[in-house]
Amino acid sequence: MAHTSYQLYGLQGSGSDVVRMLLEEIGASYQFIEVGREPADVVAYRARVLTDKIPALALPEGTVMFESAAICIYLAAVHPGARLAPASGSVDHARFLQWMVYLSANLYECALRIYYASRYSRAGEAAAEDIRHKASEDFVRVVGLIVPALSPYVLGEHLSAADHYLYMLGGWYPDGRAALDFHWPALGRHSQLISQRPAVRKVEA
Ligand SMILES: N[C@@H](CCC(=O)N[C@@H](CS)C(=O)NCC(=O)O)C(=O)O
Repeated sequence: MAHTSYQLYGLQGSGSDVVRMLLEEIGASYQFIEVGREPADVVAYRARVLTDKIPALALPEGTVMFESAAICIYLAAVHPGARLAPASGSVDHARFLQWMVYLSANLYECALRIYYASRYSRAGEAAAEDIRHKASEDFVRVVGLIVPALSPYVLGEHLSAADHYLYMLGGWYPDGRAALDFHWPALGRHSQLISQRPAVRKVEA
């Protein structure tokens, strides 16, 4: 069904946060649809979206897309006025795509292993603590690789959607964002810059 605005499926504190931040940065009209985790909610959601994971974004003409990095890259491309990504085809754009996919494939992946640890072994909960521990170590290692790029933003002096993505994911570190920020002052400055943005404050309120 066609709508005049975006519809974002998600939950506060989940991967839909970065999409909301970008929609707020853009000033786009959108409806936030909270997805319940009861079995019936999941069945209804899967019928509409194809996957049972959030976030998903219904475009104004009706197409529903999922995968947080893909949604962010898409929004940045269709709203160039918000300057959330470098010009397509530029060298900076190559770096933008690299970090978006890096964060999605590595840092988000660590977070899923931390928060859904029992799913990663046939031993279930019995193996969860070990999986969580290793995933937390991996989380730090993965963040450590992007930190040298921060100057002060991921792409240097220009903000991009990669900054919102890094900021959201950094907040999922089990020992808290402050522990990472303390370890890497450049990350602390980055967190400070992003957290002060009105779009981000609105989502975190
Ligand atoms: N690769 C996906 C991961 C999405 C994902 O796993 N989201 C979590 C919430 S942050 C979820 O839907 N969890 C529910 C579950 O797995 O049951 C993305 O980047 O969108």
